[in-house]
Amino acid sequence: MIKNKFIVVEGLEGAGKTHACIYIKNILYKRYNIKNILLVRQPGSTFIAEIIRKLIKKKFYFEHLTKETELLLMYAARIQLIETKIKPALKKGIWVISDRHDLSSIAYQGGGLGINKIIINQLKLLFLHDCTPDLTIYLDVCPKIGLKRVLNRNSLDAIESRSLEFFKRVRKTYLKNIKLDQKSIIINANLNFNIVNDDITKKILIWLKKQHI
Ligand code: Z5A
Repeated sequence: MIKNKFIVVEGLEGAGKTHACIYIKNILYKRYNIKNILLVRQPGSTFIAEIIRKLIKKKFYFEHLTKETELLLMYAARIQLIETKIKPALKKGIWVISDRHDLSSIAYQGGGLGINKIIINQLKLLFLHDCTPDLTIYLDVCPKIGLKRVLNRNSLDAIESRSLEFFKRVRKTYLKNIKLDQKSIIINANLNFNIVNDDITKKILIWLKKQHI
C-alpha cells in the first residue's frame, strides 16, 4: 500500500508556488493514480484561517500591526489548519500538498522582520509536534523577478509592499534553512514555466522513487 505524504511548497511571492502545487497534484494523479489529495494554502484554507489571512494581507493606515502579532496570527492560522484539516487528512491516508508552512514564518517573520529564531522554534515545538513535511520544495526566485510577476497580476498587499531589502533577507533565510534540510528540493524558479515544470517533474519523480512509490 502507498503511504501518503505531506508535501510543502515554499518560496517568495511570484515564485510560482500556487502553480507548482497544482502541477505536483497532477503528477501524483496522472503517473501514480493517486486521487486522494488535499491542497491547502497558508495562511488560510479553513473558514477561520481565511479570516486571519484577510487581516494579515490588509493595509492598515491607522494602526501598526506589530511583528509579534503578525507571527502569532500566522501561527494561529497554521494551528487551525493543521488541527482541523491536515492531521485528519493524513490520518485518513490522504496526501496533503501545502502552499507554505512553518518555514515561511522562519523566513518572513524571522529573517525578514528580525524576530529571534528561538521564539519561532519554541512555537514550532509547542504546536507543530510531528506535523513536519515529508518533503519541502523550495522555489527559488530573486525578489525583483518575483515581485514583478505579482505586480503584473494585481496591486500589492501589506506584506508584498515591503522593501526589496526585506525580501532579500527573506530569501537569504530560506536558502540558509533549506540547505540544512535533508528532506528538501531546490528549484530555480527564475526560469520560464517549461523549464521550471521539467525540473519539478524530474526531481519529484526521483524523490517518489526513493520513497518506494
Ligand atoms: N506569510 C508569512 O509572512 N509568514 C507565514 O508564516 C506564512 C505566510 C504562512 C501569503 O500571501 C503571504 O503571507 C505571503 C507570505 C506571508 N506574503 N507575501 N508577500 P499570498 O498567498 O498572497 O502570497 P504568496 O504565497 O506569495 O502567493 P503568490 O503571490 O500568488 O505567489 P506564488 O503562489 O508563488 O505564485 P503563483 O500564483 O503561482 O504565480 C504568481 C504569478 O507569477 C502568476 O501570474 C504566474 O503566472 C507568474 N509566474 C509564476 N511562475 C512563473 C514563471 N516561471 N515564469 C513566468 N511567470 C511565472
